[in-house]
Amino acid sequence: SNSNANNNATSSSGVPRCPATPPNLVGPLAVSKTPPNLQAMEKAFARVKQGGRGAPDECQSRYRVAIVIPFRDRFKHLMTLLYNLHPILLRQQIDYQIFVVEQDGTWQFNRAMLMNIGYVEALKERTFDCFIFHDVDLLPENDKNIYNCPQQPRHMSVAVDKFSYKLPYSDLFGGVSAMTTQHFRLVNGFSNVFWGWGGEDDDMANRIKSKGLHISRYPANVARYKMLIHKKEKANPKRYEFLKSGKKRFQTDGLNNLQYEVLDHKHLKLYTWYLVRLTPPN
Ligand code: BGN
Repeated sequence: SNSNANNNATSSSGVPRCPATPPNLVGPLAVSKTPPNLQAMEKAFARVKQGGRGAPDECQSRYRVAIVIPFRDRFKHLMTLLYNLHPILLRQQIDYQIFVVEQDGTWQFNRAMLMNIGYVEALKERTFDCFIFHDVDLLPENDKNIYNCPQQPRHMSVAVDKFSYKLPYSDLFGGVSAMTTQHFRLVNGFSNVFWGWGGEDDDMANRIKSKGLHISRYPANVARYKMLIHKKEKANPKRYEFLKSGKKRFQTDGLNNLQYEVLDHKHLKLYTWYLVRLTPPN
């Protein structure tokens, strides 16, 4: 991590520390929903290194960030996200790596467990200061929405076209969200009990509040996203119940009881891929 680099000064690596505000940001962007084929994309992103890593050459990045994408069955969406996201992260001068965590099998999706796994596996590779949990169907529309972790957990997908660019409710923490490595550890990660759609992000919002933290946000004109179209997931009928009883489980349900098996793992050109088998509920 770069946390002990001294202000403005030249770091041990010989290049200066990156400026607080990246110099080449564009602001509002036209998103592309039609990425070129994988080969063309790999060629276009010459600055991206194996495993979906990027870092500025011209300066020492201020942040080391892991982007974790929970995934199953949406390859086209993944390509579209990568096509839009890599150039933004490079312009933001982030030292980053993209982790795609794919759930094996056809059991109900468990987004929260996949994000917990991304956290655990990323930290086995190297240190990260910051984790950004990213739905595969959300495309950022403004590169001033910086992919780092501030003092407080940050909800990043504030204004989504699907919700008429309005925040649906003030405690929403779903879509795209950023937490420091330490805060994520402090709250014991996400709950593992939410199978199927809904509630796991609200449970995380409760965990955050229970530790005296709060959700921060960029203004809605910056934190804008377009959502890719897909059919609706089946909602979990137990989500209300689990959300209500969540507080009792914060200490025992999360990173410290996470169970899974890594079936495959590859450093692809545009992302690091984990295929995992989740241990289903008893
Ligand atoms: C909420 C879901 C969130 C989801 C947002 C936005 C629940 C729990 C019961 C209230 N929460 O309703 O998980 O991110 O919508 O789609 O379903």
